[in-house]
Amino acid sequence: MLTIYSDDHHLHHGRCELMDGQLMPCFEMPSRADHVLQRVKDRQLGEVQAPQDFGLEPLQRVHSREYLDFFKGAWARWTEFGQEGDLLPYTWPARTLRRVLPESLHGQLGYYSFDGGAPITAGTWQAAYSAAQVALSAQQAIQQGAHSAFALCRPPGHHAAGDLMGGYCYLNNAAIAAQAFLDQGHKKVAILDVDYHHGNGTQSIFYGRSDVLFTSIHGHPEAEFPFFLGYADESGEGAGAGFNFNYPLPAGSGWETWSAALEQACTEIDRYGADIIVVSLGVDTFKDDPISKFKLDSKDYLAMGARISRLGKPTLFVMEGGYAVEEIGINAVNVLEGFGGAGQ
Ligand code: OKP
Ligand code: ZN
Repeated sequence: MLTIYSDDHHLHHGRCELMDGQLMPCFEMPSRADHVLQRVKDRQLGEVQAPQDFGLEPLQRVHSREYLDFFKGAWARWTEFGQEGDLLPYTWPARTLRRVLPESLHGQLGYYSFDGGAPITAGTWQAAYSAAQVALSAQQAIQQGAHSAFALCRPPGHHAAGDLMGGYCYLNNAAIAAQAFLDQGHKKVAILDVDYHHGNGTQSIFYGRSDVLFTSIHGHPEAEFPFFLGYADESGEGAGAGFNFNYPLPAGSGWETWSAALEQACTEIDRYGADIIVVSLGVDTFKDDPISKFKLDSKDYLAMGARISRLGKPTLFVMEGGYAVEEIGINAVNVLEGFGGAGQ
């Protein structure tokens, strides 16, 4: 399987995130992607290529121009205040407040974010931009006939909505790739989000549409980030009614429970008749993940990949979460090997 990877992810190295009520060193760190790349090489999964640059246009198909301009310019505005440390949002337009776009940097950052987990650093825009190009380059490989490809994206993307950053995510790599497939002639894309956290950004981007089926297996939002989306009764709206499937699971869920949800998601994907599958590949479902509460073993990721492969469709894997840094490479690449990626 072809892997697309850019070193630019090193440009994004946040110091702290607001996590469970405290400022903590960022769990989403550069060594994550380094470990995955190393494992891809050790297992000889296939060629590793740098991304091409498709510019801003495919990003604008998913994100608003105002949001992209804000994100791109935020660091320069922050340094005009003489600041050198990371920029974190601290206030949001919650209930009873007005959804107005203020002039101030902090007001605008609150408007364009939903949590304090996504710091902006000097290189965050460039890293996120390159991650989106990584996803688009892997998408292009499939468009040109590959059966599968791996977009080794960092930072992750599935929490980012059309005009919101949060949950370590800025640009929604999986959604940008899914939209590119549609723009290049495909009619039905299914997204399977296996990250431990609900992909609220991806869901919201496609919630009113039938050309993208969104399925997600994740920690129950009653108890787990992002709390305010990801419930089982969210089934889509308008033209998108019936094209959104959430499988929230309790803390402690292991492979037996998790794989039963995967069966249901696969049944829906089969029924939908997708041309293409995009997998939001988070491996924070691992038993030793420091911020998550599922209990998957490394070998379970082989079975996960094998099941996804039985869908029989061209499949784009997009890297999302996974914070057990020592094992992230083994677990992520196990999915790709289980899929049959070695030698494809
Ligand atoms: C990003 B991805 C957990 C606090 C979580 C943000 C988590 C973002 C996860 N108690 N803070 O989905 O892996
Ligand atoms: Zn996650």
